[in-house]
Amino acid sequence: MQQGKVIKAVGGFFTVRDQKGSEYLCRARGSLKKGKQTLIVGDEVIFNPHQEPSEESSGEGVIEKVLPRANYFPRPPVANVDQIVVVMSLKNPGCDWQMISRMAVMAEKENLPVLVCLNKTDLISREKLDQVYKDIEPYPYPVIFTSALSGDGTVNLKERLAGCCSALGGPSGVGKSTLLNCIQPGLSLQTAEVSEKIGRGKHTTRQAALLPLNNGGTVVDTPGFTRLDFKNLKPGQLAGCFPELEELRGRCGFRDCMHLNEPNCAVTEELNKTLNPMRYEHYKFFMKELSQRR
Ligand SMILES: Nc1nc2c(ncn2[C@@H]2O[C@H](COP(=O)(O)OP(=O)(O)OP(=O)(O)O)[C@@H](O)[C@H]2O)c(=O)[nH]1
Ligand SMILES: [Mg+2]
Ligand SMILES: [Zn+2]
Repeated sequence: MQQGKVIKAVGGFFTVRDQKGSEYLCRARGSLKKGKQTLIVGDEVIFNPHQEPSEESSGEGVIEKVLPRANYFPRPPVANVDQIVVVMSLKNPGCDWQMISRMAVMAEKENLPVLVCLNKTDLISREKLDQVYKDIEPYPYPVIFTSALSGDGTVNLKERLAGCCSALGGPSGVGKSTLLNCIQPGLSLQTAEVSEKIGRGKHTTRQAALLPLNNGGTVVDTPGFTRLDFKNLKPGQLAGCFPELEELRGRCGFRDCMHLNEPNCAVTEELNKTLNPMRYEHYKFFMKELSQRR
């Protein structure tokens, strides 16, 4: 028996990398499937190697057991990551701030740190960029600006990915795979132009894959998505997934303040001061969505 990590999952086959870096194409033991245990990229597993890898081909084996997950991020499904990098482009497709907040909420629910990466800086003017700086003042997450085309900011991005496991997520066409190719050319990930007609990506990356970086980090490149629904989130849990609201909670008049129309609410008092109004709008929007769902 050996321990390894699932680095790819396609149609019931799992690529498992062991601690020495050898790869095995594995099936899951029947009892795992019966137990409705799903295996996802990032899972640590115990597997039985049937065939050792050779020069020409990867090894083969059977996964016997999945080790408990430190965390689980549902969209894209990945396990045991250390941070979520929300990638968005500033143009083509345009930046969807609400989607950034949506992904951040899901990460917060799993206690995962969030890094926001705004890509394609080469496509917008200096003035527009200055406006973006203003829009995110203040902002509860670190934001880095990159251009995979010119290379601007990509060294910074790579440094942020060193020594930990990061999942890159975001809509199709924002440049997730291009950024990874830029910071490590050998990866040769497939990329494709954004459709001129609809201004959206073409869903080029089809499966999540865990990739080692030469700075000790690992990254999961994931397929882009267009929609993201909150699953298993109750309205009462939402404020806890906005760090800037959570920080103010102790100062609200009511202990279970939802920060909507309550009197003596520290959040409504701090709006436009230490709180970003855009983020508060997202909070109200998500709150409505969660309340209507019930
Ligand atoms: N101008 C410009 N184009 C970029 C930049 N980064 C990526 N692109 C282009 O954007 C398009 C989409 O890039 P991808 O890397 O395939 O996007 P993705 O986020 O991986 O998309 P999916 O795999 O579909 O989720 C490609 O044509 C890239 O060349 C950038 O910084 N500037
Ligand atoms: Mg891609
Ligand atoms: Zn309040």
